[in-house]
Amino acid sequence: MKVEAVTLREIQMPLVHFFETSFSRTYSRRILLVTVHCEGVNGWGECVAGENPFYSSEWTESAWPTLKQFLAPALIGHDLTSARECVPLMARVRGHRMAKAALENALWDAEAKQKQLPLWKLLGGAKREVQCGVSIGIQDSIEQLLEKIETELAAGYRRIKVKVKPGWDVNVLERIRSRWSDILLSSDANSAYSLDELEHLRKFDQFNLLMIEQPLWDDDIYYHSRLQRELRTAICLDESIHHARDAAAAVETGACRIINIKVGRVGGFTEAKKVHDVCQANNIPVWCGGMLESGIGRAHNVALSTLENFRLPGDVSASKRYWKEDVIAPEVEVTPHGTIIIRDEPGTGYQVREDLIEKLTVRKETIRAVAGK
Ligand code: OSB
Ligand code: MG
Repeated sequence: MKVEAVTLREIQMPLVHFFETSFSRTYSRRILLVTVHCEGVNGWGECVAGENPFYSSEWTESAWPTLKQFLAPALIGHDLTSARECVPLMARVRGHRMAKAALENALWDAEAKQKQLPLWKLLGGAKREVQCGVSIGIQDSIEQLLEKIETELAAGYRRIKVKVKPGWDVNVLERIRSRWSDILLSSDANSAYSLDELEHLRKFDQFNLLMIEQPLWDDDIYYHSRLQRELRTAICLDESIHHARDAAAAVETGACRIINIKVGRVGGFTEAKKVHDVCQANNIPVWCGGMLESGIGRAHNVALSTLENFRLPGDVSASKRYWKEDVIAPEVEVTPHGTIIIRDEPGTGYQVREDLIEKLTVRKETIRAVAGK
């Protein structure tokens, strides 16, 4: 599998409904897609970096030049027997995990197609059906949020996660629980609190939540372990976990009881599998997080979710919750009982709609080997 060239493109896709977290509100996505060209096989990957550096330090505009000037040139011209061999080739670049993941995952897609294997099998997956939950952003009113929850429960989703922040938390959870006393419910703070708010955070314990995700600083593990000792509710780490070593440190210090794996946040499928394995060995359940992906990243999340220790419903939901029209065919669909059935075709099992992608593209650049290299 010789890497001959890499195409970067930015597509712009408006969301069906805005998505608001404790750090920002998004109406439209600027998504960087990566295509690897390997001897007649094209692999596709999605960079999950946001439009701003508010979730993590990476964003669309930091990923593009990093891929163009460092990551793609590190791979072009190499003949790989498997996608994971790209990891040491890109290791010189520190951080930029979402940029790396886009490229690595595109290679996994190419490898699966070349070997005529479904991606989920190549990744070592075991499940043929994965459980889905939804992540519901902060709304303009609590009534609007309750309406959304009602819609998603009717659609069959197995877990409702609501975004919280100071001023939109205990009051909101109270209203949800008084209407639905026994649904699987969790909350995600995206680092909106500090340890000084311990007494306030204790109030979350009354709602029988499956978890509170990332209550404290995005780069912290230690203080989460202090907080976890004080709460009955399980803490789930998202932003803080960048690789398997972070996961091991979180487990060792007791900083969380659950981990959210986002393949972009940890730098690609190879590291995502390692995080999964560390958690499995320590009896920490994981679930697959989402980053408002287009169908390309979404299909990768579906494949990753087939690994055995993805024991809780993920933020992997139907394409139509995000997009009027997704860039894959078929779109990701969810059964009335809140699951996605795994497809068995080679690669992701979802066809990339290149014609539609072309229409959505606002910039595009192909990087090839420089003469003499
Ligand atoms: O923290 O999980 C998060 C979206 C953007 C940035 C961070 C997060 C999210 C979500 C959305 O919760 C999950 C989804 O794709 O539905
Ligand atoms: Mg989160």
